[in-house]
Amino acid sequence: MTENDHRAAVVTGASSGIGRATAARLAAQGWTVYALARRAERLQSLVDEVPEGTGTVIPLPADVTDTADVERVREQVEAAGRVDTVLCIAGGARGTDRVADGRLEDWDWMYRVNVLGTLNVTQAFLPMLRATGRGTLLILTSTAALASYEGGGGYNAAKMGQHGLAGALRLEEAEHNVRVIEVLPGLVHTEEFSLNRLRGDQQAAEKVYAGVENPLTADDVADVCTYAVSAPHHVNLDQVVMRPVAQASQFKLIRKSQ
Ligand code: 8X3
Repeated sequence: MTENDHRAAVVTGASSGIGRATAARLAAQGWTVYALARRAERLQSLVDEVPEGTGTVIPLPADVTDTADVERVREQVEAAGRVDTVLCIAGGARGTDRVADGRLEDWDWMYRVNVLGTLNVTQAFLPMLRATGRGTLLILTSTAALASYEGGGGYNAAKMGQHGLAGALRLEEAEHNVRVIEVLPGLVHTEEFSLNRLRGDQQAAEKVYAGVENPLTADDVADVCTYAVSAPHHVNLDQVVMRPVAQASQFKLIRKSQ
């Protein structure tokens, strides 16, 4: 038994990528995980993967952008037992258009899922986190929150918005002993991130990672998130920027010739 064995967390975006890997990692370390995502069948496959004798994954299909849905889930979590930790991992990018050509519906979607989704989940669970006397809220943003790049305008705006929310929240919640952790990954090779961003174009999505030696994986980010929420409560990793070595900055990505 470790001191985290009894702990319980809500993880959003748990159907794929970093959210799924983090939910699985926490459960493997003995946590009770309330796994949120829209796709119920994918949540079920996550439940089926958790080895016996470890923690538990409880699937809660919900859309983080829908306030009523999030409230319904909060009631379910409260009825089942409390959580002291919430990880807002749901998010994503849509489109690589320049600002001049950006589609309003893409910008709207990115703002809703990254910023308003985080807001909904935060507002729903903060009273519970405060009530534990030692709550933890982790928000997954991106290095896109630190530097703009061409074709990234809508995603930069959304991630910078989410980054702004995390900063204000950390200041506001410290007196309630709720720590606010922001993890900002760079290039992470997941099944769906670039595919969604590039509107389902598999070839274009693969080119994003072509020749890059060891882009980060969802498991790499899950490891960091798991450590950050498991560290002794007075330790706040308030901003963790993580990139693959091959990506020394947003503007220096080493690709080996193929
Ligand atoms: C994704 C990282 O480099 O595509 O969050 O903006 S990047």
